[in-house]
Amino acid sequence: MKRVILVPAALIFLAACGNNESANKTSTATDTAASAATAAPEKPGADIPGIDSVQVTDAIVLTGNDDTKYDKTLFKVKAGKQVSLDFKNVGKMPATAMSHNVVILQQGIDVNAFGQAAIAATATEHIPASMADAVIAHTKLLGPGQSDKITFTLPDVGVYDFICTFPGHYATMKGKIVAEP
Ligand SMILES: [Cu+2]
Repeated sequence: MKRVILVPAALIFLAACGNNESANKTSTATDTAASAATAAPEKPGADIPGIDSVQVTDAIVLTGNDDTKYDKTLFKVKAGKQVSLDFKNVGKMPATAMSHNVVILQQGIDVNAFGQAAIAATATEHIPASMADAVIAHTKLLGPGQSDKITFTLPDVGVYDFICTFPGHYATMKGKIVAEP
């Protein structure tokens, strides 16, 4: 009599184990998907090479030179917090040939389209009036030895491009500011 009772009990136990296993797999997959979805906005710019070694700052110091380069191209700030940007043209070439600025663009702006539009904007230091809404902040256009300090706030978490809009420069003078939560 006892064996008759034990056999179905073992079967029920095995069946229960099988069910638990598949239930666990399902919930694990769901948890992974959910955490990936919520983690994405917490780590803006996670795919940018070198971003992990960049420290959050509220005081950016940047230079541009006669090689048409910025000395740094990657920054990390807090979204919604005021940041200062101290920019200097450390070159020696004449302003007509080699001036620099820093133009911080809204998220989602086509950098190439903006850089192209900026070429003709000679009357406004290469800030195109037709695309003023695309600009969060910009420095003056600086000749050799000149500097300018501005403050700005990046409104949202995400990645913002900055470029120099002096004609022909944005291809090599560009960088990113990652705004963290
Ligand atoms: Cu430049």
